[in-house]
Amino acid sequence: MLQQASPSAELPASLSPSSPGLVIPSQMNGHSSDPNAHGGELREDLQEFLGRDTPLHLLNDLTKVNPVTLETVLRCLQARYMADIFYTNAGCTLVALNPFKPVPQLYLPELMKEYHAAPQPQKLKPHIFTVGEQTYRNVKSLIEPVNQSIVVSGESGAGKTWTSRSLMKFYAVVAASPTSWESHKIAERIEQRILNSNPVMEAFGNACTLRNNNSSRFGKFIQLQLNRAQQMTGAAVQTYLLEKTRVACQASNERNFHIFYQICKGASVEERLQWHLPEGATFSWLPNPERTLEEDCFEVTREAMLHLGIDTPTQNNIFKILAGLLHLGNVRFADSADEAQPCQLMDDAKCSVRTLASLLWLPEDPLLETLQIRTIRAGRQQQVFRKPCSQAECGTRRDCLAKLVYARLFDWLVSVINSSICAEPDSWTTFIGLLDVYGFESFPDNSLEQLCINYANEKLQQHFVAHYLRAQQEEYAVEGLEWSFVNYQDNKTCLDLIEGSPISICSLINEECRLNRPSSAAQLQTRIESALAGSPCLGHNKLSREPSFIVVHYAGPVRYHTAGLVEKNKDPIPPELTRLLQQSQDPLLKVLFPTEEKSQEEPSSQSRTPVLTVVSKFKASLEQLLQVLHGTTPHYIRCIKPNSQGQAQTFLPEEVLSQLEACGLVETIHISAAGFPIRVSHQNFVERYGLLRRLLPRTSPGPYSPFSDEGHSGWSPHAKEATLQPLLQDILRTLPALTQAATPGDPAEAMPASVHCGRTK
Ligand code: AOV
Ligand code: MG
Repeated sequence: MLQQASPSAELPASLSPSSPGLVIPSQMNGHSSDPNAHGGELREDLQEFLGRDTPLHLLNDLTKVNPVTLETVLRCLQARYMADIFYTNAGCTLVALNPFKPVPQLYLPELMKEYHAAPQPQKLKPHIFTVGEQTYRNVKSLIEPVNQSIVVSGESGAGKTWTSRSLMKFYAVVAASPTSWESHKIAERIEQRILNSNPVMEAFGNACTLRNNNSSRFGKFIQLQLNRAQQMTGAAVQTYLLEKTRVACQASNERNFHIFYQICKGASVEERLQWHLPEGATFSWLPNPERTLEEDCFEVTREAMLHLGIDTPTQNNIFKILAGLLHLGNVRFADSADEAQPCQLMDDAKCSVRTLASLLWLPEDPLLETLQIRTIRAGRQQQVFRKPCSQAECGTRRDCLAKLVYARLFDWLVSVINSSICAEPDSWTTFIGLLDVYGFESFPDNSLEQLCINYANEKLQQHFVAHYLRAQQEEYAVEGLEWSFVNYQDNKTCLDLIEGSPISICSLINEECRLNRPSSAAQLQTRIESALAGSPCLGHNKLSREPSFIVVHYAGPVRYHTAGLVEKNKDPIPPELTRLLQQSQDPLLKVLFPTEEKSQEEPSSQSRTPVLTVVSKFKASLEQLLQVLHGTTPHYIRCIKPNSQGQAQTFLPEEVLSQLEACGLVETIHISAAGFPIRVSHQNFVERYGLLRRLLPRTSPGPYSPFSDEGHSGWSPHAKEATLQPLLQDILRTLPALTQAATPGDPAEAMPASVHCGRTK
């Protein structure tokens, strides 16, 4: 039976979830494993959205919904979701609804091969494999191969990581190396290794949050490297800002990174002894250990690490250090009555320090002293003074030590993974990039981490807006095509508020770091609110009890608390901590903290170079990412979360509606429906199809004839013999799609309506 969504007061009557559920004729049930699960007729009033003939859920492309409004699009997606059809084309993008239940038949290798082998994959049911295959074909479709990227977006828990993982599996099948036995074995190894990077990176970089049990706490861009024969020869991973604060601080009802639970639950008896993790031990940095998730599988992580070339002794070394961090979390200090005296350890923490010292192979006394005492250099001679830390400062230094070790370990893992999967520079020519960053999030308590995450999402939305909604329409205008402009929501104002110059939230937080003056959370709030009062994206902050400010993001308003923001942005690492870790005899810590390293955390006394803040570094890395994306042909997959509880068969219209609104889906559909889905530059079109001019009956080319070589110097009518054969093959392969594209097609199919050969690109 179909499940009803919860009632919503805000929705129009036609959308009210309390109205009778959509009933889907059984024979039309898309991918459903049980074709007889739903029976009956489509409701009368809904049919009006479409005309009489096409049942809503059979509309594979939202551009065919008529009229295109938020309501009709929502209804169509709802009908499809309830019929277990999770993918829908939306012009140039694909909408992916999270099924929140296993749908293994959707990801079978046989299905991947079917999409790969199809002459026109876009004629099959909408699927991420269609996007995957079109992207793959695009790499070689033009004269010069063009790098491609697939940007997977959506809010936290919408299914981005799942989608990009499935796409990697798809390429591991369709872009595998040839089947000769020897090379096949090698190919299998590289593809398997690339896939194995996922469980490892997720174990160390994902965690259970209020929004998603397997939430990515870092951004990831993976380049799948292809050789001239379009076989995957390797991959390279670039990560973005790991949320390292989670190691030492977890919000209530959230968890630490999965790997900590995996070692505690999955270690053998001997390992428990070695790592000092007795059964039933409690660790303050391991909240909610009783909750078991499917992500807690230690064996899967270990196995994947082995495939990546991380041998068992090295693995044990890693896990020993992680166990040490858990013991570090139990180190607590009592308040000291005398400021001149260091805070003493709480009684039960003495044992933790001893264990920690042995697990990290550090000298115990210097370890304790580093946590308790700060060294300050002052005066002309840079004399060293020792100052006992307060109880709170001791705690901060402890947390900092954990973050420092974990972040270095994570970066090291990424570099090991890269060296294991990256192809030799001369063995690949193009790449397909998959972008899976943390999704937009809003918690009861949001801080610098959420600001960075949501900032990244704003940047991606801007990339989408610039690429599809603005550039395309502007190009039509330049080309003199008849076009009525479709308005869209531009998020530039919000980005100006966050990162703009001369004054923005980032610049104000950075300024506080630079001035290094004592300022309270309330003062920061006042500064932000007064300096940026003119921005329409700065929300009204009336009901706040704690100092905070509100940013109205494209995906909704988020309240950020200002307490601790400046300190997090500075992310100071006391140089004594690095020096301490350089004393370790542990083989892995020696690699992570080499003694010869003049740590950047320890600027020389003369140096006045400001240490880069977290937001500055993040901004720079985002800009780099966008530059890479600009050099590719992007493809978009919009993941949508049908309900925030993660329940199967539950489609909450009001929650989906806000996601559709936020990502500008209706505008995208309008532009895609009215516009030209295929864009080929004039030069490429002439180079690729110019030959047809000789084959086709003579017609005089009009001023906009794509075959006109006027103004294009690269086109030679006397194509060399050697290039004719592949060109002909290319034409024969593509011609049916193009001819069909030029004629009005079956409305239920996602075929392009026309081809636009730009003369300006
Ligand atoms: P996210 O990457 O978008 O969130 P995930 O990809 O982790 O979200 O998806 C959340 C959960 O939804 C997964 O753990 C699965 O249980 C389920 N899920 C998603 N897609 C599918 C699918 N196609 N089939 C079955 N289950 C699915 V975040 O990382 O929080 O932004 O930072
Ligand atoms: Mg994710």
